[in-house]
Amino acid sequence: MTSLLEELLSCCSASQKIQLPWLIINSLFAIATQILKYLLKFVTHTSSLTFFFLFIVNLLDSRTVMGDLGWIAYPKNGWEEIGEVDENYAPIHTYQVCKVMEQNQNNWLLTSWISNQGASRIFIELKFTLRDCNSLPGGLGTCKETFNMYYFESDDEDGRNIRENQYIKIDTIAADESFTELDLGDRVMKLNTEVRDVGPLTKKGFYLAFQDVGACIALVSVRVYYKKCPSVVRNLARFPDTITGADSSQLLEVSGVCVNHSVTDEAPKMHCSAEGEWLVPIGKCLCKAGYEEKNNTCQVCRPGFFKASPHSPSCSKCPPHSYTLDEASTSCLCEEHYFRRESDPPTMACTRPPSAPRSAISNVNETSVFLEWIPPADTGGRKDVSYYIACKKCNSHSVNGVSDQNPGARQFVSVNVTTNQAAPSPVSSVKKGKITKNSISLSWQEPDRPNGIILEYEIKYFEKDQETSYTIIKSKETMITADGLKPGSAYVFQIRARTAAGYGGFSRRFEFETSPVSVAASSDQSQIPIIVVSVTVGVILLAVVIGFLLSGRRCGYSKAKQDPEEEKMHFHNGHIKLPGVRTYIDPHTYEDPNQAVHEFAKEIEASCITIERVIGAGEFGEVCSGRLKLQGKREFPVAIKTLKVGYTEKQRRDFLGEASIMGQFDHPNIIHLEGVVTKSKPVMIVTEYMENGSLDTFLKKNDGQFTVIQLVGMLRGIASGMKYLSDMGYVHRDLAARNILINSNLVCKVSDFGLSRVLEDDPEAAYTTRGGKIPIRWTAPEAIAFRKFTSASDVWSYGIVMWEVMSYGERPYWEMTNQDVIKAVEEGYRLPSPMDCPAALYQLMLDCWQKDRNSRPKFDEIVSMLDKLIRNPSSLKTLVNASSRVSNLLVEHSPVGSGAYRSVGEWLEAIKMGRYTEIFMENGYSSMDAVAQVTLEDLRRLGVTLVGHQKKIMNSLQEMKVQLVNGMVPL
Ligand code: ACK
Repeated sequence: MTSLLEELLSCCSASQKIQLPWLIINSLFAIATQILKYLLKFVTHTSSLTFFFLFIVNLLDSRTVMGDLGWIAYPKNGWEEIGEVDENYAPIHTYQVCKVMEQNQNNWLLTSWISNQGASRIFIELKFTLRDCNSLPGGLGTCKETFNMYYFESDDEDGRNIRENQYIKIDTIAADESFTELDLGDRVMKLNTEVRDVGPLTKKGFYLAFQDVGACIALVSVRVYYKKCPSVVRNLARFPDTITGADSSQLLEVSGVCVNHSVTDEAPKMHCSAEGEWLVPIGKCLCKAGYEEKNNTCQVCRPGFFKASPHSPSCSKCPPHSYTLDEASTSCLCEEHYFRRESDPPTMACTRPPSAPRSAISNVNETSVFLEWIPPADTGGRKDVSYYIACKKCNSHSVNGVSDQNPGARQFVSVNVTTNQAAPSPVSSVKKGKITKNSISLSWQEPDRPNGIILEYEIKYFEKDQETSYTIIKSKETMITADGLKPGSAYVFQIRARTAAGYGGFSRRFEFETSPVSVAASSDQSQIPIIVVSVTVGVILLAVVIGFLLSGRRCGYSKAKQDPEEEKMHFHNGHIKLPGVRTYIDPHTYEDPNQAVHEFAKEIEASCITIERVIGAGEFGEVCSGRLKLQGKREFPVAIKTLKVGYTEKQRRDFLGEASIMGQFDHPNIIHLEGVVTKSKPVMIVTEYMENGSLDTFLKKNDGQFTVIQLVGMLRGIASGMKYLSDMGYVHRDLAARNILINSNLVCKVSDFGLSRVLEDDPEAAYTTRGGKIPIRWTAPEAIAFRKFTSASDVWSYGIVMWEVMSYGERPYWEMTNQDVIKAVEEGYRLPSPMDCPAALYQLMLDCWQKDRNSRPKFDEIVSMLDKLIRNPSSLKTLVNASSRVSNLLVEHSPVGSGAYRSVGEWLEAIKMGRYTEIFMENGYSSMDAVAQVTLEDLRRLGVTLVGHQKKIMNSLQEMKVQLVNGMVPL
C-alpha cells in the first residue's frame, strides 16, 4: 500500500496529474480501504483509552455495533458503507464518499434514532480521514475539504422522513490532518478526531445527519455520549450519578445522602461540573454513635468498644472497670461493684464508693461543733471526693457509713445543736501589721454585727496552695502574730468570731507575704491599709464577675493582648453573645500556662507516636510527619511539631500556647489538634496531617492547574474557617497563604496560632517604627499604624490571601520594599487584579481593602458571597479585562516588553513555562519576534494542552504586545 500511495503521488508531474485525474480518484477508494485496516487497529487501541473515563456514557458507538447500523444514505450513490471486517471478523462501519469530480454534490447520511437517555447535552466524536484538495490534480474545482453535521430532535423513531431543511446544523467539520499527510512508511496514522456538543436537548432522542458537498471523506467512527458525575461517597455522604447540566458552564448543586449508620452534621452538598467532575464539597455526615468511619462507610463498634457521640472520631475501648458484650454500643456497662455517676462522661472509668473518712473528731463548743477528719484511704478511683455534712435533730448518736451505692457517697457525723441566737457576722476588715521574714502580724475590727459578746476569735492560716496543712490560732484580742513562717512566702488568713451562739462565718481570704531572706522587713509597707488591697482585689473580682455575666462564659472573657475597644465591638455585634457559640479564651489569662494546655489539649504518650520524616522547620524546632496510634483506635497520619532541646521556659510556654489556642477550635477549616506531649522530651504538638502542605508552596508548584471553581472552593474554605474564628472572638493577625494548609481533597485549613507568633515566628514579619513586628504586606493599615488588630484587619489579610490564591502564590506587591508598600497603600493604591481573575472576585478583594475598616465585609458575608458565586459560576465568567487591569499601573515590577528578554528560553523561564522551551525551539519559534506571532491554535498544536498554561503564555504575549508596565491600581 505504501508503494501504491508513493507511486501515485510521486509519479505525477503537474501535467500528468491533469491528464490522469480519474486514475487517481479511482485509486483513492482502494487506498482508503487499505489505510482503514491500519486505522482500525489504531482506533481500537485509542477507544480503550477513551473509556478509561467512567463519567462518559455512550449513547452510540458505531465501532461496537455488530450488526447493521441502519443508517440511510441518499442519494444512493453518495455515501457508501465499506463492507470490511476487522481481524476478528467484526464489521467496520465506515462510510465514505469521494465525488470530487462532480458538480453540485449533496450527499446525506442519516443515522438511526438515538435516545438521549435523559441527558440534555450530548457530545459527538467523529473520527474521519479527509482528502487534501491541493494534493489532487489541478482542475478539480469542485473539491471540498469540509462536510456538515446536523441533528433533528424527536421523541420517537417517526422523524426519519423529515426534510433536509428541518435538520439543525451543528457545525461544518474540517480536518486538521489531511489525507496526504499520512506517512504510511512510518505508520504515523493520525485520524482526524473532532468533537462537537449539542444542547439543551428537549426531546427523548434525535437523529444525526452528515452532509457531503463534494469532499473525499471516510467516516471511520461516530461516537455519541453524554457526561455525568459518577456516584461517589464523599465525607460519608453518597452523591448519586448525576447527568451534567445543559449549559457547558453550569454547576449543578447536588445534595448528598448520608451513608448507612451516619447522620448529618452539616447538610452535605457537592457541585457537578459540565465536565463530569465533582467540585466544592460542602458539609458532611458523621457516623452515628456506636459506629465509626472506615473506608467511607460506617462500621459497627465491636463488643468491648463504644462510641458515645457522632462527633467522636472512632470507637474506643471500654474504659477501665466497664464492658460491653454488644455491637454498636454507645456506652459501656460498669463491672459489678463499680458505678458511674450521671455526670461522668462515658469515656471515664467506672469507680467505686470511697472508704470512710478517717479519724473524724468533733469539738463541740456550746452551740456549735467543729469537725475534722482525714480523707478516706481509698477514694474509689475518683478525684472528686467531697464531704457531705448533715445536721439532724437526734439523740446524740452519730452515723458513719456509705449512704448509697453511688461512688460519690459521703460519710457524715451528726450532732445536736440548739441555738436561739444568731452567730456573729464575718470579720470584714483586716490590716497587716509588722512583717518579717518569719512572721506576719495582723489586726482587725470586730464584726459589724457581733450579735452578742465576742468570746474569742479563731484565726486559720496556711501557706498559699497548701490548704490541706493549716494552723489555727485562737485569740481574745483583735490582733495576732503568726510566726514560724517561711521567708518570702505567701500565706492565706481567715478569721471568725465566736459568741455564745457559736462561731460566725469565716472572713474572706486575705493573702500576705513574708519578707524575703535578704530584704529587711518593710515597715513602710506595713502601714498600707489592708482595706486598699481588699478594694483592689474586690474591683478585679467584680470585673471578672461582670465579664462572666456579660459573655456568658464559664471562665470569664479576658483577652489581655487584645484591644478593649475590639471586645466592645464584639459585644455590640453580638458575636460573643450568640447562643451556642463558644468564645475563645486567651491562654494568657491563666496564671499557670500549663493549666491552659491541659485544659484544652489531650496529653499523648510519646510511645503512641511514630515519627517518619522531617517535613520542615518551625520557629521552635523541626516539623515532622508521622503516625499516631491511640489505644482502641486505628493508626493515622499526623504532623508533629517539636520543641528543640535547650529551650527556655518562655519558649516552652509560647510553643505550647499554640496548642492551648488550637485545642479550643473545632471546625473543618481549622487545623485540628490531636494532642500534646509534655510529660516526656521532646515536647511535641500533634495535629492532623495535611498532605499538600502550605497553600502558597502548593499553588506555586501547581501553577495554572486549577479551575476557577476549584480556587473559589479553596477561598470559601478559608473564609468559613475565619468566620468561625471571628465568631469565637479570635483575631488571627497573621492570615496569609503560607499559614493555610491544604490536604489531598484540596480542603484548606487555617493554621499557625502562636501566642507571640506575629512578633517572632513569621519570617515575613518586619519591625515597624513603633517597635512591633508585623507581616506588612498582609496587614491592614490601621494594624500597622496603631496595632489595631481586629476581625476587620483579618478581613484585609483575607483579601491578600485571595490575591495570592488567584495568582497561584505570587508574592503580594512583588519585590517592593515594605516601606514602599506602606506608603503606596496609605496613598490609596491597591494590588492590581491577578491575571484572568473573575471581576466579582477582584471586587471582593477591593472591598476587603477598604481603608475604613467598618466598610469591609464581615467573614459571614464573604462566605455567603462565595457560595453565591459557586452556585452560579457564569458570574465568574466576566474577567477583569486585560487593558483595564493594567491601564492605571504605576510601579514596574517585572520586565514585560519583548525587548526585555534575550531569548525565548529566558522568557518562558520568567513566566515559569520553561518546560516548553525545547518544543518552541523545535517548531521554529526560536526568536522573540517569531514568538510574538503565536496563536492559541499554535499552542495547542505544540502540545500545550493545559488551559492554565495556555492562558499564562497568551497573557504574557498580550502584555508584551501592549508594552505595558505592571503595578498597582489606585482606588
Ligand atoms: O509547605 P510545607 O510542606 O507545609 O512546609 C511547612 C513545614 O511543615 C513547616 O511549617 C509543613 N506543615 C506544617 N503543619 C503541617 C501539617 N499539619 N500537615 C502537613 N504539613 C505541615 C508546612
